Amino acid sequence: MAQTDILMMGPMLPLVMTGLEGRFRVHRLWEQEDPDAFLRDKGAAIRGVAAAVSRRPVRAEIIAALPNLEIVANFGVGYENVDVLAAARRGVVVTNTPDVLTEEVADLSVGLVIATVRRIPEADRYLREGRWPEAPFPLTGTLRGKTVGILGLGRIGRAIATRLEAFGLAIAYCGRRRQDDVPYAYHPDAVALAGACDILVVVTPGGEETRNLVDARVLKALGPDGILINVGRGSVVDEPALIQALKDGTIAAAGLDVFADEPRVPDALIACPNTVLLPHVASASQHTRDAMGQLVVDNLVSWFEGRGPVTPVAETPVPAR
Ligand code: NAP
Ligand code: 8YV
Repeated sequence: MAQTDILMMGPMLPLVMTGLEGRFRVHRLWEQEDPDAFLRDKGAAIRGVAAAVSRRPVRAEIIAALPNLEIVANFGVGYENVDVLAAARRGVVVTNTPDVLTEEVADLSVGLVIATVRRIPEADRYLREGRWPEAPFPLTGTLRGKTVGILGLGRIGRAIATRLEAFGLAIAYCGRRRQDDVPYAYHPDAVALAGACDILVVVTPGGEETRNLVDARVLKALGPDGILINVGRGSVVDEPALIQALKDGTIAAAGLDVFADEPRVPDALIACPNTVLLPHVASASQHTRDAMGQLVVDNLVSWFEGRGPVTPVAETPVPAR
């Protein structure tokens, strides 16, 4: 394996760098003086790619520039940064990092729900600014008696639902299909789900299929007491429509971990007092990021040792080697 050439799209955790550099010949694309020239000159040697959601995407052109590519191992359960259809057409397997981050992301999502409804960051600022002696912090909204709508009841959506059920909340969900093994109310579209819940939690994948799934109509259906939480992808929510809805009272508040053009966050969103904004940190504990990184290493090692990928995505069938 030491003679196997791997392309890394951007800097990764030390655990991934050392895990891969100890076993493969790793080429750091972001350190190349001319990355396109590197792909032209050395592309034929590359058999594996280590990618990440927040790094340079693995578009069809990159896959085309790597004629002997066998596997793309992505750091992240979401993989809209990899052109999986181009990979599938070429018989290239794509892997992601499911399960190892599910509980961490669900914990943070519940934290974001409570922080938004009970205005925790604002209350913290209120105390630090010395305003408590002047007057008590205003009374807030509540979780009591509320229904949570999960848009995307997958691994993470289910883990969020389990936690919020334990808080005594009613759960409803929307997806492309009804799931028979859950007791939650099913709504076939996002507008219907928003109309039936108080707190809408978005946890679908990104990509073209879900782009702007939460639009002005969904926000209107959520209503003036409604709360939007987004831990899925920024692209799923129509951000200008959200800003308008937060400003004019169409919805009450939003808690967001993801944005349309990360790491840029619109000033208008930052200026909204009724938002809690996090810099895409739902999986960002050392423990969980290391587990994700280890899975990237494990996928590449397993593949090149002839044992197949550990966590291939559904769109890329595993080719025989
Ligand atoms: P998953 O198990 O594949 O769940 C995704 C769910 O979304 C599925 O249940 C699917 O249900 C639903 N879905 C897909 N397309 C839909 C559509 N058009 N309309 C409604 N529902 C749709 O994935 P996961 O592990 O839970 O991760 C979900 C996503 O969370 C990731 O793809 C990523 O974008 C995001 N994420 C964010 C962070 C963060 O740091 N903020 C961390 C991890 C993951 P159906 O098949 O029934 O439609
Ligand atoms: C990470 C994520 O922030 O797994 C995902 O899909 O969005 C997060 O866990 C991301 O992968 C970091 O690159």
